[in-house]
Amino acid sequence: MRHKDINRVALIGTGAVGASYAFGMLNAGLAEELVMIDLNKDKAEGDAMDLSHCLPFVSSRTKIWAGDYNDCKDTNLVVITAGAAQKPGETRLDLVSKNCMIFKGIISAIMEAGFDGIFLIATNPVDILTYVTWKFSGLPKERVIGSGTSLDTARFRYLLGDYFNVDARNIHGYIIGEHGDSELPVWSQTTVGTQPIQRVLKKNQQYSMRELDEIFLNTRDAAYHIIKRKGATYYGIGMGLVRLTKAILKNENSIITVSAYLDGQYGENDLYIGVPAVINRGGIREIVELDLNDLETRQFKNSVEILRKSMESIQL
Ligand code: 6V0
Repeated sequence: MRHKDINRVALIGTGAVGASYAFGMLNAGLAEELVMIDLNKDKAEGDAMDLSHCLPFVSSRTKIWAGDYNDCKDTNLVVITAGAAQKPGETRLDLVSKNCMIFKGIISAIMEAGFDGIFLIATNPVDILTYVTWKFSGLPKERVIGSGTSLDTARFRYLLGDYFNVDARNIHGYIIGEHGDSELPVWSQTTVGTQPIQRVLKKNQQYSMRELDEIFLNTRDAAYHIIKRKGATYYGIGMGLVRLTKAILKNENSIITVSAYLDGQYGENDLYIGVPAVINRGGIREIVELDLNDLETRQFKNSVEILRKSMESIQL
């Protein structure tokens, strides 16, 4: 019989993103058990074998195996990275109907197994598929989380850290909205250490808003730049999912920009979209409502509208 304190994570989809996540999980030693599930059982089995051979090199033990949906019954967290990926020239929203159909099957199989934990979704378009997961699963909204703009925020912080020559962990700023072309930077709340970015610009002539705008464009379009060069992006999101897993399993109450269900926050309802939220063992504890300026409010509303429009085409 399983001990109730044993953390089991099930990973659905052991493609490039899933395998990167699994590798990061072994290194982080966050879960005692990691189940790998994929339509392509050979791939899941091969990955489980290969990853198990890392164990003598890492500091804590993770039991890892290729399983099936029955293993989701006693699972604390199900991470979904299964589905079709963006092809060169394709937007994330282009993937809607393909991945909705895939999700219908996956979520019902997981729920039939008796799953009662937290879902963490990364498959694109992530905001829409997180909503779909919430609808299909019937779980409370707090326990269905999308990776949202967590990766975009990490890219933003990395690029700003590089620009100001400061550790990215000391850059505080968020990318919010759709994980996609309509996302936006919240410049009005971005700080280097505790210094508002506008003040940093005023004090240092070598920095300019024009260059910061460029940094945002490189953040927003990073996936296109990477896909053009190597066909897919996976290490960044893999590590982002490990970070989210840690916030959940370690009950950290960390603020991360995830795709969260809006229930009146930011004046919106019945929609999953990227916003900062406090994440802990219960999932999303609360959404952080930022004081957006007029431009940011308009940009956020535009992102909401784009997501709503794209959701009109899906059958729930
Ligand atoms: P991939 O390498 O093609 O892997 C997808 C995996 O899903 C494959 O192993 C498939 O066999 C498996 N799969 C397909 N259908 C099913 C099913 N019905 N049941 C179980 N497994 C299935 O794609 P990759 O790993 O590169 O990308 C996966 C998803 O992550 C895509 O939707 C990407 O767009 C998305 N990403 C999300 C990011 C984010 O920030 N949220 C970032 C990068 C990629």
